[in-house]
Amino acid sequence: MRISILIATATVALLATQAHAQTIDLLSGFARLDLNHDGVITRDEFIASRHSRFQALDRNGDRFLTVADIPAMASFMPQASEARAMLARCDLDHDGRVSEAEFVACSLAMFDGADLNHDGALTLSEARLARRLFNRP
Ligand SMILES: [Ca+2]
Ligand SMILES: [Ca+2]
Ligand SMILES: [Ca+2]
Repeated sequence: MRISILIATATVALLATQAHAQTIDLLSGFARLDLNHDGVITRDEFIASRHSRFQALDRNGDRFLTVADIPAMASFMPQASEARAMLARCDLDHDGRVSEAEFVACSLAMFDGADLNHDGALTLSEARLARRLFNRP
């Protein structure tokens, strides 16, 4: 249960353009990830978005995200605690920094957790369910 809440938390953070838990954010975030506008976010679309997000977060272009990048992440993750949690969660080899490969891999784990029917694509309702989990106390 705890893992699914973590997955839902992360998914909401990914799908929303901002961290506010508001429907409009979910809708616009979903639309942004749905590159071909067919109403679902495929794994490939998601992976493409993760690469561009990583590059947006890595302001100094050293190919790693560290706590030093947290201020620059504010436009995507207004809460520093959220950015910190992402860094801890995604630093899969525990070297104190998150590489692009780690960022994509850890994002994909969340995607797969939100993909409730395991068809390799997220529908808006799957994204909504992930959000509902997140909003639970
Ligand atoms: Ca799509
Ligand atoms: Ca690492
Ligand atoms: Ca699905």
